[in-house]
Amino acid sequence: MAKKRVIFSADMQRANRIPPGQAATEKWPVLHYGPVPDYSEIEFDFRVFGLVENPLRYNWEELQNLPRVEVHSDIHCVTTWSKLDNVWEGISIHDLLPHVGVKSEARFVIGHGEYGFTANLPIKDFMAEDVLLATHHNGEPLTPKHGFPLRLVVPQLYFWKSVKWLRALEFVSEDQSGFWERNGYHDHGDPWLEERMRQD
Ligand SMILES: Nc1nc2c(c(=O)[nH]1)N[C@H]1C(S)=C(S)[C@@H](COP(=O)(O)O)O[C@H]1N2
Ligand SMILES: [Mo]
Repeated sequence: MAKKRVIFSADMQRANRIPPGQAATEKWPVLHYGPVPDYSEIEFDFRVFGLVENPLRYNWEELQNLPRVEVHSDIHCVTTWSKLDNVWEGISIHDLLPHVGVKSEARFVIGHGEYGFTANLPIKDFMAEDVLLATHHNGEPLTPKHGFPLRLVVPQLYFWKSVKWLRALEFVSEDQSGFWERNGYHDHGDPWLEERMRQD
């Protein structure tokens, strides 16, 4: 098997790893809206669509054929807990996107979770080196409540952008607020700028 590429999130180089208004926890709280999907009953696939040259649909086996990466990063939840030194494993978006061919008009990415959950990201944040489609956390497969079988992880933004039970990525030209963004959270969500709540 090919060697796993190891990536350290840029935020791990900071002298102070805890953003303003946050406190470190060892625990890993569970936070989401709605039920935890049961993938013994739901057929999993993963799609990429919108402003791309080659829309694609992968089943689980096809997704496993992509190269694997390991990403070391910190979690910052807007509810003020931070969990440092996580090791995620999965597929780098930079190994996925060459198969997709993102069109130049694409300026935002919408992550689609099970049951219609969405989170929006500017393409610049989505293209960060440490963004991945995670299947494992600290050496174990994701548990159902933390997003099994696949979750988006965007280490440099608040954790609500890290869509659990990820089913699709959509590339769009205009920004569209996601689920939590429509419910009062900031459109962008940079923890170092405390972009917690909506600007307006
Ligand atoms: N599909 C889905 N993903 C989601 C959410 C959700 O409601 N549905 N909530 C987000 C929020 S607000 C947070 S803080 C994190 C929590 O992830 P955790 O339960 O693994 O800690 O998941 C994010 N991803
Ligand atoms: Mo959250």
